[in-house]
Amino acid sequence: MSDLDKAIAQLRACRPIPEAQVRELCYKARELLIEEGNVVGVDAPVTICGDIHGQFHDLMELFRVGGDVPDTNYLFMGDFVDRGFYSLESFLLLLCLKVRYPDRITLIRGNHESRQITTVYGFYDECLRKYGSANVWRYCCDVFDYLALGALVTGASTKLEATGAGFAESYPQNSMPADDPDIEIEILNSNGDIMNRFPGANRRPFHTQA
Ligand SMILES: [Mn+2]
Repeated sequence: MSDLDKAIAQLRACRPIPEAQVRELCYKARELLIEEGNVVGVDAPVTICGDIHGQFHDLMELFRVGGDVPDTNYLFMGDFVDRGFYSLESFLLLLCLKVRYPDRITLIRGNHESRQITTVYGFYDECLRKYGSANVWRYCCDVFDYLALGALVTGASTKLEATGAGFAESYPQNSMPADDPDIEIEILNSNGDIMNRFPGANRRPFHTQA
């Protein structure tokens, strides 16, 4: 079993990995992310997920329902950290999976992946509490700087299947919401016309269909 697989097993058990290993992981992740563009191309089928916000056990439930990496492809749309108690374990697990299965998982940057926001909303304090210094927070913030800002999913049908209630229902197909600064997903047809748009609030995981 490689060190990376051991780290994955340890993080899946919701136990943080040693600081030296975080440093090495963040270095490897950066090497990988530096090759990805600001907008990263993703092939369908892929399961699209929103804010994890340190809710480690919800992340585990998500993998249980949606299938594990690398059997299911995932696109996580940022906000991995802050608010929940397990930002560290959640983000590091996703980062390990990214390094281990780079083509199976895509991570993009949310507004919480920043030095300013994480100092206010919990991630900084969590790192300090779990490691006794801000080093790990600093390594993670260095990775945040290299995360892509958006993703373009290609090869999917225009039909999105929401796994949670209340999201698709609020914007049924064929009723496009008016201009909205909070729009985070746009569904385009092969001509590039906008077929449907989804707001950022109340995001639920989506399964695209190939
Ligand atoms: Mn959020």
